[in-house]
Amino acid sequence: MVRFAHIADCHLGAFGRKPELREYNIKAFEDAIEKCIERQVDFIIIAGDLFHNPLPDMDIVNRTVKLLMKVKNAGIRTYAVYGSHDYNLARASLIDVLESAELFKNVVNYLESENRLTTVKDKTGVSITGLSGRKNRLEKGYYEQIEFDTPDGDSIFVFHSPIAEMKPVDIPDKNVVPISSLPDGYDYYAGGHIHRPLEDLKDGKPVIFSGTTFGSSYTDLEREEKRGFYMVEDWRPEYVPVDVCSMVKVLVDAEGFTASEVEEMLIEKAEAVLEGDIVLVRVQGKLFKGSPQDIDFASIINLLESDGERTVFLNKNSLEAERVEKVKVDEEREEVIEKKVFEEQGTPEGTQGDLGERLLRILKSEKKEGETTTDYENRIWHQTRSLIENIKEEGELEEKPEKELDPQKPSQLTLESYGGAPE
Ligand SMILES: [Mn+2]
Repeated sequence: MVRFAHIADCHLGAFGRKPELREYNIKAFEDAIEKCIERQVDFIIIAGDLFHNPLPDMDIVNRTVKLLMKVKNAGIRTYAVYGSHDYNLARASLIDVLESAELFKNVVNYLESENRLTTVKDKTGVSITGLSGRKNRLEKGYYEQIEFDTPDGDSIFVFHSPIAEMKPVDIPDKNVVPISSLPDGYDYYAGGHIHRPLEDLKDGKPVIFSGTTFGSSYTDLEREEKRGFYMVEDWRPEYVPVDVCSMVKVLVDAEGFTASEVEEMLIEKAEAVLEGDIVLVRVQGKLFKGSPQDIDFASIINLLESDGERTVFLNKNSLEAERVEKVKVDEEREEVIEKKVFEEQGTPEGTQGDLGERLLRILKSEKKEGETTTDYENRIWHQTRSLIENIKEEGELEEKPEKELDPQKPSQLTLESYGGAPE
């Protein structure tokens, strides 16, 4: 009888700016792995996004390596595919390093000359074949191109892509893969990418997204979904929850209230929170009077964090200020709408007409395939800065004192200390 674990989307190293959450995140992975060792699984499958980025912090790497070593010493094999987060086209990612250290085996083996995937055979006789997730979901093309072999005997297909028929409504339709694109004939389809546990069937065989062991964003935490992984015994999947902390939600709907009323409501709700390791505060809606800046969020967070044990996460992205008037635009093209908004809102004194538009174009550019977060941040910073500097040279923008650096943003510090982006 074969027993294995299917884990995905651990995103180790996520929540870099919230140390407590970063700790819960890695703790959840450690818990999941300990459970696998206890249950004496034959092997563990990691269906992508083990790390939050291709080069995570060394303390995270160290803890992961220790744990994978423990797994290996317990005689358990680990198989992995890349996720969209731990993949790096340009350079080796940590996944490659861990594979070189024989801590796990990458099961993505594309034989270009034959346009097919080769299979890894586990000691138990189970064949494991995988396809990685990539940035911008380029893997969709693979499913259309590759000629998949029909597997021999017991087999698992590992993937990291959203499946059309299973995808929750809040995940964009773009680039989803239909369930029919998954290769035929496998006994278990181990999916990653969607951070919620989901189950479906393909020709009577389980297609499973294990969900995330903890989550990598506020949205993940806020969604009241389960966190954990799957244990599969005799080809029957069973969900194993992982709970490393308790969460409490505070929701304030600001619609129709003034800023000071919302502040009072928040204080009242904050005072009523008596437990929870993590408190998720969400304030949403349009204020009747005032703007979000009128609300003293810092004091409310202090109030909630006053017992020292709790982590507070505040989301006020959908809290809107009282609007004086709306800009009306009929055009549908994004650029036209943006141009109109800039025209109607006017430009700050001393700046040239299209500065806003030009800045927006830079800030809107997306991360490129294979680009690291640091490189991406550096590129955007560099381009923004050179645009502003060029305008300064043209004498169209007043000289302003250098803005103080935000120590939370390492990319800025890097630029300052090394005098320019690495590009
Ligand atoms: Mn993920």
